[in-house]
Amino acid sequence: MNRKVAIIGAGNVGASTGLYLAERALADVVLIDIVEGMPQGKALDMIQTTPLWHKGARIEGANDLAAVKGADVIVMTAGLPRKPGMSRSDLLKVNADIVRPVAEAVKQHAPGAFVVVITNPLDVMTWLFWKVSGFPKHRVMGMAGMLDSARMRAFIALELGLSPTDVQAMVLGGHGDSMVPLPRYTTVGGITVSQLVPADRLAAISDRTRNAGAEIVKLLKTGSAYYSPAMCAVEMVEAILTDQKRLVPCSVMVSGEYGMKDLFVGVPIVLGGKGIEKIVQLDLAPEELAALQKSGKEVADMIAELGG
Ligand code: TXD
Repeated sequence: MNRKVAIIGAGNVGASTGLYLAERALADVVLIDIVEGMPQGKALDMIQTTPLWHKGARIEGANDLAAVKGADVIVMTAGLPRKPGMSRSDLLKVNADIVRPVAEAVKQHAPGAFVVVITNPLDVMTWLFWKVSGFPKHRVMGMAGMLDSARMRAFIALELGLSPTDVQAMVLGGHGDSMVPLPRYTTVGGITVSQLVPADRLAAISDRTRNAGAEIVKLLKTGSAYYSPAMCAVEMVEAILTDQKRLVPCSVMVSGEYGMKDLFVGVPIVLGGKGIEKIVQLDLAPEELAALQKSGKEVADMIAELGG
């Protein structure tokens, strides 16, 4: 039997995720959205690209959340994106009202699924999905750290004129302005980045990474980034479906790690067939740990706003 991935919200991130997943023939895909006809239309369009890939993923569209039934993984993208001048936290209440009923429906129709949340404000929406669904904490995670790290990797590759494939980076913390890029854990072909990029340029790259989402929002004017977020979601889905045991930053429930608990925040994890298999405890410098905890506190404050 084919694996199945249900994508909730067939907008920019959701549809791109569906297309990438189908192209990799990783799973059958169902796109679910409240807009009548839209997910069906996009699914039909994608189906008509499959002959060109010589692959046979099944893709369908639906408006009813019951279509998540049988899904191994749920990718939750439903919600409003940012407009210029908005912070991710401006989306808190409106997106919480979207997440709650979706989490209820997933609990009812796909009680064994893994959940990858994309909706902003990311860490809080992941917490809310976990809370409402009642799912165990190893099955609910947020996608942000992979994107923030991919952005940093891309900027370093551009700076050096080298292949992004050889750049590894780690960005931790909440998916907001307080995220914590870690140049000490950034390498190019195994070489510590500080040997290749001067400190002032590295600081500028860390800043650009923190503001990378806003940079795109400002240019697009009507929405936020979607190709790179979708690709990162697909990498997470693939890690789960094919038990890859990747070491990547994801937003997960911390229970004492890094001195934080009862909140979702970006930390390094091992991601595999059992979902979040382990939280990796890095040796952080005092200022790095303080920055991570400050970022976690911002998430905790927003969780408190939602009554958590
Ligand atoms: O790193 C990250 N986590 C992020 C997060 C990177 C990029 C985008 N990020 C957030 O994802 C963004 O701030 C938004 O909260 C979500 C979705 O962004 P996207 O760019 O895909 O937004 P769109 O194109 O507006 O799509 C949202 C879709 C749209 O088609 C709505 O009709 C639909 O969500 N929607 C729903 N679908 C199903 N069920 C319900 N209730 C629903 N409400 C809205």
